[in-house]
Amino acid sequence: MGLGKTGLSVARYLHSLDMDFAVVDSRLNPPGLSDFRREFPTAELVLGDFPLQRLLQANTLIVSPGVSLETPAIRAAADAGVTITGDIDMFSRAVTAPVLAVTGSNGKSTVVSLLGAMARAAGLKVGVGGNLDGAEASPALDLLRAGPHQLYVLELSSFQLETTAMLAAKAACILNLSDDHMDRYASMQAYGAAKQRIFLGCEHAIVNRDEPASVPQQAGPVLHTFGLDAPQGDAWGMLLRDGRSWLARGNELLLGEHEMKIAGRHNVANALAALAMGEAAGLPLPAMLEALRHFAGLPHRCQWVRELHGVNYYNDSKGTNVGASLVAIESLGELCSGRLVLIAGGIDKEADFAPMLPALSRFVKLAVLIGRDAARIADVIRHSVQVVFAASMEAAVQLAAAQAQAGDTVLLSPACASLDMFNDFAHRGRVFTQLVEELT
Ligand code: UMA
Ligand code: ADP
Repeated sequence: MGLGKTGLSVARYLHSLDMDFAVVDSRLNPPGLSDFRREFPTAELVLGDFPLQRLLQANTLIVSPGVSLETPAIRAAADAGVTITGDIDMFSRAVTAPVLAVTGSNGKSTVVSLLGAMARAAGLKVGVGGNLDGAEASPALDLLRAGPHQLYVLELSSFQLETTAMLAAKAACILNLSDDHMDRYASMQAYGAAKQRIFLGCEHAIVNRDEPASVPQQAGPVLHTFGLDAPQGDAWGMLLRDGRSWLARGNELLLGEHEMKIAGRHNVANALAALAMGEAAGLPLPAMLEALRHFAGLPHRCQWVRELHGVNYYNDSKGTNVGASLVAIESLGELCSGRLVLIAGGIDKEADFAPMLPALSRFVKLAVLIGRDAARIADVIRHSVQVVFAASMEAAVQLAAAQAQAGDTVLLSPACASLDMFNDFAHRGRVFTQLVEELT
């Protein structure tokens, strides 16, 4: 069910096993359509609806992550005894090499990419993908077909975990939990419960000491912790020495924060999580630290674009929820000598914007709001910060540039999904970057 990236990868996988399948997508023109027609000209394809009668004839429904299990036709099929599963479940049943699995509301892609770099530095043939987006990322089943790999590093969303029965990862981690996808979940508990499924059958659980929701709720895995405080025993954390902060394991200093190219406390947490995960998979510490020293971060995550007339421009288009944008505002607000002009807005996923208010009033002089839910966001934040609306990204960049003075920073960190105006967050980031590069 679904003919996006996941649906296409599932079709290819089933075909490689010589299994019969049909594909259904509620959209008339799903993104995988032309590739699918070319690769599987004779396969059954139903578009524009999820016809219950057809679903009831299936033995198993392999549901793409963008499709809610609460969809009435899926519920009816499940009630009638049809097995419901997803691509990660199929992956976990077939994989033989160890799997490192990372979920959380924010930092997943950074940690997963860093772990990939660490494994490569250790000389392993590693497959990196899952929910991870970008040129070098693949859906999990594509990774499996491209194998064999010695290690898999998977970024997993709560949607993918909902359909995963027993991941049995070598090591698993919930990095953090903050408000996201409330348009798909009834409560934060339901969202957190989906994320908890990452620990099912895992050997090592990596726990964030600053995040109670990261602790596995079932006994079984060996626990290892990381956090931004001083580490006890052989835990991972931070130590202050001679006025500088260091990443540390117990009392052992590993690397100065200043030696990392990725900035901000959230990235220290991400680095510590990656080290703890890597160690659980047996990666040697020197190779991991070498990779960490060189890791420059991913595009669209607090990425510096240019300086013009003393104003710095940053692209944090991947700030797609309140927690991520809060971190971006706080870390760039601390760095900047002036104030921030924030460009935000899009599809708000029914999030609560109240947690942003203190940071907005402390660091932001103007919020330029774009997109479908701009008015709803303005209602919540306008008592803490001055707000203007812009009808397009172009208008937003022009407005922001006109209001920013030397020393200020213009930050695109929307706290929202992009699909009302763009193909995805990367498209939104590219449009912003190009407009900023054209400013004179
Ligand atoms: N859709 C329909 N009808 C369908 C099928 C899908 O309307 O029949 C809609 C969905 O509601 C959704 C969109 O199409 O808005 C895409 O859904 P999909 O399941 O086809 O998505 P894929 O192209 O398979 O991409 C998915 C992940 N996307 C989602 O979960 C929404 C990608 O993560 C992931 O890279 C890819 O599988 C490979 O594993 C992206 C993402 O935005 C980065 N993830 C969310 C996030 O990180 O917050 C969860
Ligand atoms: P994800 O894959 O979970 O969306 P990314 O690594 O792509 O995470 O980072 C997305 C955004 O989230 C970043 O631009 C940054 O603003 C914020 N972020 C990154 N790491 C963390 C973290 N550990 N805690 C909170 N926010 C974070």
